[in-house]
This record gives sequence, C-alpha cells and structure tokens, in this order.
Amino acid sequence: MTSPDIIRHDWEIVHGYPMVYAFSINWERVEQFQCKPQDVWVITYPKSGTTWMSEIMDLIKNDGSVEKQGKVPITERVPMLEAAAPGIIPAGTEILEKMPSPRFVKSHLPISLLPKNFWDNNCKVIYVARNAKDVAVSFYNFDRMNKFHPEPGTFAEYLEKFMSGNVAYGSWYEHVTSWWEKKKDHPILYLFYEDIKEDPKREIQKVMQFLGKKLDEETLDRIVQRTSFQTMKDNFMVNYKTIPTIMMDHDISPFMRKGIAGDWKNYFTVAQNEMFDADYEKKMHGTTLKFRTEI
Ligand code: PPS
Repeated sequence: MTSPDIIRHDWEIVHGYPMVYAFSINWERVEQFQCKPQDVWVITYPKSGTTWMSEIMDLIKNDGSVEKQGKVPITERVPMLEAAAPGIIPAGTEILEKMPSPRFVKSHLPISLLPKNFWDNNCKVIYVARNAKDVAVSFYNFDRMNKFHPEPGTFAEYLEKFMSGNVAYGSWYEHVTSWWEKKKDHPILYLFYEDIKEDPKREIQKVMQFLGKKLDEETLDRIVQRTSFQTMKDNFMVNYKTIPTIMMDHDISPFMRKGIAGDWKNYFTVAQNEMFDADYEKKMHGTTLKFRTEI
C-alpha cells in the first residue's frame, strides 16, 4: 500500500469501533500481541493527556534522569500498541516486541479490543480521563492536523460526530465509563487530566506509588518541571515534530496545542453548550464518574 491511500481515509470499522484506517491494516498483530505481567499500560480516550502521562511514567521509571528523554522519541519509549502505517511509521507491536521488560505500553483501545492475553496477564493500567468538552476541542484540532484521520469539517459538524461516537475509537462516553467500572476488578489507577493540571506533584506521587517507586523530593520536583506543558512543547522528543509531515502537519495545529482545562469555552456557542449538556446528562446518567470542565 502506498502512502497516499491512507491519507484522509475514512474510519475502518474494527469489531464495531471506528478505527484509524492505517492502524486497521493487519489488525491481527494487535489481537495476537503477547502481553507480559510486568507491562504497565497507559490507556486513555484520545486527547486526554496520554503523552503527558507517558513522559511522567518514563521519567519515574528512569529515576528522573533526563538523559534518554532528550534523545529518544516518546513513541519508542512508550510505544502505542495499535499505531502503524506501512512505510511511514513502524508498528507499535514491532517496537514493543523488541523492548526489554518492564515495558510501558500506550493505547487508546476500548476494553473489548484489547488483546485477550492482556487480561490473562493482569497488566496494570494507568487510565487518564479528561472532560468531554475539552477532549472534543482537542480531537477536532487533531483531526485537522493528522492526515491519517478524515477531515473533521466545521466544529459544529464535528461536535455532532463526537456526540454520536463517529470519531476514532468510538464513543468517549462509553470509553470513560466502562474503564471506570473496570477498576472494580482490575488494577487500574484512574486519573483525571484536570487533577494533574491542578496539582501535578500530588498526581505524580500517585503514579510513583502505583509503579512501586520511591523518589526523593528533588527528583519529584524535577519530574514536575520536565513535564510542564511549555517544557514538553519545546521538547522534540515528545512534541511529535519527529513524525513525518505526511502524517502530522503542525502548521495547521500543533500537537502540543494549548494544554489547558476550559478551552472549550472558546469553541462552544451557548446553544451548542446547552445541546451538549442535555445529551451528556442522558449518556452519563447512572454513572458515579464526575468530571470538571474547568479548574
Ligand atoms: S493523543 O494523540 O491521543 O495521544 O493525545 P494526548 O497526548 O492524549 O493528548 C494531547 C493533549 O494533551 C495536551 N498535553 C498537555 N497538557 C498539559 N500539560 C502537558 N505537559 C501536556 N502534554 C500534552 C496537548 O496539548 C493536547 O491537548 P490540547 O487541548 O489539544 O492542547
């Protein structure tokens, strides 16, 4: 398959979920991926702080050492399981197969799409959730710059697609609530983007504890500083500027875009906000999961 075939291609439905077409090719590699009990996964609905958490986890693992952080792209330190684009980016499964344990694995997969042996190995998960309105705005801008996704249209058109789950990985509502329920019977540290933004040190300490690491105060402060939005935006190893422009065009919208809570207010009209809230109430009815749309 040549590159142009996968550019701006419509979603491919994989077991009922809209999937990035390039990733859907040879899906068996995802289903047959061999998990290990020592693997720790960072799982999120897209645009919820995955890269941020990946960088935090990798720094904790390396005792705050920034040596590798400045030289190796995050896509190789915390590879994304399902990512693949023949001839453009290597498959996450291939990078992971060559990695020594303990591995950190990134994924946006909903519960039912994870490899079966993920559950057999009882792999630990750090799940990061972000409020739906900011995710919709971030995802909209990502669809504009990521040419592996179909064009999002206007923001109004996009919002309809987001609410109906006609976006990559399907419904935000189903993703966040099903992983929330899953933590009852699986080792999951469920964190919120807004909490990390509010008090990164407090949330990073939770991650340290979950990973079974003890780091001194100075190291912890260094990790907070190294994972601030501005530092990550300027770091080529995490800001996705190493990805070929045939896939991501940062001139349209940078991957490290704003990194704030509440940007939705600059996008939603009053009418859109009311419509979204009414729909949200219906879809999230009955869950104990609560989000903050500003901090
Ligand atoms: S992806 O493509 O799904 O893996 O994207 P993901 O990394 O999950 O989310 C990208 C959004 O996270 C913001 N980001 C950060 N915010 C605060 N602090 C730090 N350090 C940070 N790093 C990444 C990034 O800017 C995207 O959000 P928006 O709202 O678009 O700026």
